[in-house]
Amino acid sequence: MEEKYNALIIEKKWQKRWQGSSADATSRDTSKEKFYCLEMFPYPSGKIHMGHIRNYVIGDVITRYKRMRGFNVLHPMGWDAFGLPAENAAILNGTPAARWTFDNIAYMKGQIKKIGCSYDWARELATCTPQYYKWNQWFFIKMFERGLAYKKNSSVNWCGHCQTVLANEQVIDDKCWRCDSVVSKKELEQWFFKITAYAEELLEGCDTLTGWPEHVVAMQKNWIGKSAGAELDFPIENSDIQIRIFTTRPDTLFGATFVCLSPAHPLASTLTEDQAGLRRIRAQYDKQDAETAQTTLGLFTGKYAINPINVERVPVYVAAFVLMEYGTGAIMSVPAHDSRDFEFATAHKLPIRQVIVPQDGSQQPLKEAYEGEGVLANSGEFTGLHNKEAIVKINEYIEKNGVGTAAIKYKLRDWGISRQRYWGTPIPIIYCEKCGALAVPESELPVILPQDIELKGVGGSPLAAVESFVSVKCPRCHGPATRDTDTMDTFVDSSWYFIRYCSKSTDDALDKSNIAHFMPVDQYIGGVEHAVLHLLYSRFFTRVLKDLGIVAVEEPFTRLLTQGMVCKETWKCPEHGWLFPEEAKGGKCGKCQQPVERGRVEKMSKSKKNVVTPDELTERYGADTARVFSLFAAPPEKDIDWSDQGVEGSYRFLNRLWALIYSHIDELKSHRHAGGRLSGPLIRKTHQTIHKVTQSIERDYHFNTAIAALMELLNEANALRPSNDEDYAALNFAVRSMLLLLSPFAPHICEELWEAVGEKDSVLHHPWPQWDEEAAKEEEIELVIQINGKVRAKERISAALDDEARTNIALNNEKIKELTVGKPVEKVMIHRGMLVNIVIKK
Ligand code: ANZ
Ligand code: ZN
Repeated sequence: MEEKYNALIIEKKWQKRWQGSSADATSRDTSKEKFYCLEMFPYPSGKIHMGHIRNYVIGDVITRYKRMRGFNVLHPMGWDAFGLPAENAAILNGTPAARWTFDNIAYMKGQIKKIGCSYDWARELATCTPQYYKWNQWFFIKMFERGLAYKKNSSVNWCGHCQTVLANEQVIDDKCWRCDSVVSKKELEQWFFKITAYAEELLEGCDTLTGWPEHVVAMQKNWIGKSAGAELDFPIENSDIQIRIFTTRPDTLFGATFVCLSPAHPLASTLTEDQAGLRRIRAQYDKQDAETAQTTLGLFTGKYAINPINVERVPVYVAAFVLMEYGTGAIMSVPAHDSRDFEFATAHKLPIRQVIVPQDGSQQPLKEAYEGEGVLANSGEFTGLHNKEAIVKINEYIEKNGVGTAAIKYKLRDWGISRQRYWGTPIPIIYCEKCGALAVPESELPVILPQDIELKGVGGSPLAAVESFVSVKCPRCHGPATRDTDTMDTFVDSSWYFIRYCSKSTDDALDKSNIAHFMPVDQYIGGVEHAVLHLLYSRFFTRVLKDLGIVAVEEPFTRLLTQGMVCKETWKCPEHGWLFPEEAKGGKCGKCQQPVERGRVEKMSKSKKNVVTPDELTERYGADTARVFSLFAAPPEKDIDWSDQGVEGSYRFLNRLWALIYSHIDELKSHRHAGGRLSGPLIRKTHQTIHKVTQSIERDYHFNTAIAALMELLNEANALRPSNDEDYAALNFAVRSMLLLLSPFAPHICEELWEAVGEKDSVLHHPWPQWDEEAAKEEEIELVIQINGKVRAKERISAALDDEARTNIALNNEKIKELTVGKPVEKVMIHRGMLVNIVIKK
């Protein structure tokens, strides 16, 4: 019986069956160890791309593997459904944001289902539903009550194109992360989450993240940015004003030859004589960020301050590179030992005094700042101390003389969450003229986002125009009041969705016992672009929720895998830019016939015209091929270079497996169990493969080596020409093991073939195969080693070794080496692989 592998038919069949049997649903099974596997949920932009597929397939392999290993696996999927694109669609073509979103969700869900990922769809959530965002509002209120949500007037990043405020993290190189237009500053009243209250905890927690990639942990630490130093007061000459500065280098205090204020510092306008000059610098300062700050831009205020350690008179400047948001917004400048101060001093012709000398004693006029370690010079009673020691001593001096204190600063800023957008969670606050800002009473949650609203796309918050939304009664005095008309940053939604999944989405409550059972996420998988924000906010929320008694853990994600990108070759015409491959046939541009550059391999993107869609791929080859290809091309954390040959190769592999099984289908069906202990090369190879595949998955999720091992096993099984019962028993064992081992990677074909060889239950419910250490051992033989025909040594070696390897072993045998020392070997003869005769000169 010859049947052809028809992926499409098989995949439909099994996807339907899995659904029918609710194979993927997770109920709490306390008899098993739990495992929570999660991929970052998608934004419903309209279509799934290959990056999504890769992400989900990695998670699905882990899920299926862990289920076979007997874990109670939670593997949910949902939608990060609030955000700007839905709102823009509403503005551009009048489609209600909700409809746009849910249509996209329906379409993308269909695409995801076609890949055969085993999600527990009963837990599906969309963050734009009232059942979900109700909890955003509830958490907001709890944080408001604890002072963790507060309002302040602040200069915010304003994107003129999106008409919205952006978090610092959403501004990349001065530009909006979404639309790429230049960002400016604007003053607005905003709600903030006080993430800084958790700065130290979040930093310390980094050391427990041993299952995260090191570079991601480093990025978290850098973002928090802790610096230990001192705050010091520099009094202004002839006045009672003091300038408080922050420094990490109190050891350089004797080298401070001027003081700088941030242009935004409140004292800047008090002290500066040239107000017009100050305004110019402020205008520049408002446009820039820390990276682009011009180091030399600044002006002399006309005032002097007194260095508290040596009572020296130093000029006070306003300098654009000093940020108001960090430290105290003022610095002591030590040009000899800080490169920005050096540049500033050089430009403004200010004195540069070296106070740290390198250990080798060289002390020439400085051509640039010396930022290294050394010994103190020109530093009064501290001269001669090593600078590390001087930090401690000078700190003591500062505290004792009441001129300052030790201080710790963080780069981390509070999280601004107000957005002047429509498609987000309404902020549950009511303003009453008499009673002030009040939280919406819990019993009135959720504050529903109105649906039938006309969006114009200009001006401030769209909700402000909806009269029925805005006017409410004050919950306290029942007088007329108004609602907050901003919505929350969508990063709020994604900061706790993994906790929501622990309860079925139909439950309205957050079930603490389910949360306690499933949290933390054992394996989280997603793009490295979320290495800072999303992960940090999720870690913050988890800690807040722990303090609220909702979760029991501090860290939400035990292991993190950041998968690489999916890349493909590009084509470029010098005149017409990026081309689709079919426009570059024969190496010439289809439009102008000029030779095209075979471009670099780049991340798949519409603009580079190098996208392969998942639909194209699954319709042509089937989901199993797509899965095997994306797993085989590279280890999960590395980028994949897309190649059509690679896809073909994966497809051929599955076809070969199919052909092998069908060419022996009758024997495989009937030879279910052969009596006695099996042995022989194929049995050994099978045990070795079980071992290899298991280890490749367990160690680093190196699915590519696992698949390579299965390909080898298939080749070996194919090479066997079975002729007797024993052969068939071996083939049977190899084939059944292969189907189990391959099933997490290519589940549809494995289910189909598993059924074809006569198995009744699903591969998914079958335990993972075990290898036998003994049976996996290479067969051994005894190698006899002779010198000039006399037996001198014997050694046990693997039967798999070839003659060259056997010769080497013989020559390197300790005894033989002793006996042949200084005597040149004339020749080595090997008889039937078992006997090596070494001929030496006598
Ligand atoms: C004197 C000094 C001497 C400094 C020296 C450095 C080297 P980190 O490590 O990033 O915390 N600084 C303080 N507040 C600042 C602000 N608002 N804007 C710009 N720069 C600021 O850096 C702390 C150092 O950066 C501080 O230590 C201060 O300069 C500067 F040889 O003080 B230092
Ligand atoms: Zn009131």
